[in-house]
Amino acid sequence: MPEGPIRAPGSGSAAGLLREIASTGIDPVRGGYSRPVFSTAEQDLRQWFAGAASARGLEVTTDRNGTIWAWWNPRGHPLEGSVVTGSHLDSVPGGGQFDGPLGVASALAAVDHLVTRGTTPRRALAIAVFGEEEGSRFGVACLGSRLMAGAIDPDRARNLRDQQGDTFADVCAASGVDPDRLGRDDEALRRIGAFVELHVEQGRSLIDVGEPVAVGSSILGHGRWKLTVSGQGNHAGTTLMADRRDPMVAAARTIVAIRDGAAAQKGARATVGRVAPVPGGTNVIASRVDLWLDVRHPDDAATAALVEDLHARARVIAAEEGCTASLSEESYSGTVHFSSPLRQRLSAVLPHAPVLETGAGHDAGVLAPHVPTAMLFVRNPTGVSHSPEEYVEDEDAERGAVALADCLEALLVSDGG
Ligand code: HGY
Ligand code: MN
Ligand code: MN
Repeated sequence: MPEGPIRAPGSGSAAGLLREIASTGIDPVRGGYSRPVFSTAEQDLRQWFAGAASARGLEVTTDRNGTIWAWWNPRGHPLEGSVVTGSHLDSVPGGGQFDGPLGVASALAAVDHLVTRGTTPRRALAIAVFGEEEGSRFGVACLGSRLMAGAIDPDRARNLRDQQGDTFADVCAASGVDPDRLGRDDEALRRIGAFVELHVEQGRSLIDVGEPVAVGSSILGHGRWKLTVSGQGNHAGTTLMADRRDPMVAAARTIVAIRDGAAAQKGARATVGRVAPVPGGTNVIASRVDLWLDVRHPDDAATAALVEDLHARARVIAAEEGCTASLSEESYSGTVHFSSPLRQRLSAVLPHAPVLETGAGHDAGVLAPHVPTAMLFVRNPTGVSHSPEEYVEDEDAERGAVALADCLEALLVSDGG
């Protein structure tokens, strides 16, 4: 896409819209933003979105899985087979400003462009905002889109607990979502004729090729496992070193072994980003350590084999430390290749946009097996994400919104599906 003159970002621009929420959910301890699903911060963002959509004349509803839908349907078309865009508003702890909200703000800005252009849509357009994409509160990534797609058992979802012990069912009920109605929503799926999600790039590819926007090709398979290492809790002062069965030591050795195991497997990524000792006292030898493992690889069978290898390493290390180790899967999403016809249509609209794979999961990946799905990525000059350093220049945010508007317009006015 030629990097020609771009409309100065005004208040209605994607960058301007993001500035409206720049103070919502700031995390004073971690830095960045902490906006867990259905927290006060995320609820404030939901209200912001509903207000911005309503101000544009979009009809806003929230479905039985807590997904918000904002409809632009000036010609009153039937909703089945509509064009849908959108993303998420929840964040990881201490996350960046753009992961999720850029896609939502760009969708609003794209509607502004379509209206300014006088586009006459042959089908309806919706902006969807999915909840718990990060899985940061209840542990399962893309929980909202998984529920809609029937990719998680509703009873399992209802019983998921956050770190305060609150169940997803109780939090839904407190947030106006009836937990008894959670589950696959075929009517919502039928309304999606094509889903296009715009997202900040969470790597460096667009910097390296010098383009502001890319079309997505695939999402790396990725999963999350909980590893529990159990030992003997005891007193830090009265327990001699030779008498200890310290799960923290076993966990520390295991984390290094996980790094080594993944580094030895071409294309693999494995991360332990969260460790929780129990009871967690400074003068207490832990009785148990919970740690969470994120493993990713293009080949699902390779991921499974690597996880099995890492589990075996953990068991050996635990035994050497007089402890035990057990692993349980929390969520898994296999590698996804986006719809070729839809991807080719977007590439025809954006001939200068490179086609990129991503190592990050997205709601688009959950929907891909059910409806034609595609993604656009916008340049992130730091190449860093899930961190306060994540960034998008105002001009690139505008280029992304224009690219999204161009793609949506092509899908809205064509006589094809
Ligand atoms: O974890 C991921 O890949 C995404 O950011 N949820
Ligand atoms: Mn993310
Ligand atoms: Mn995201």
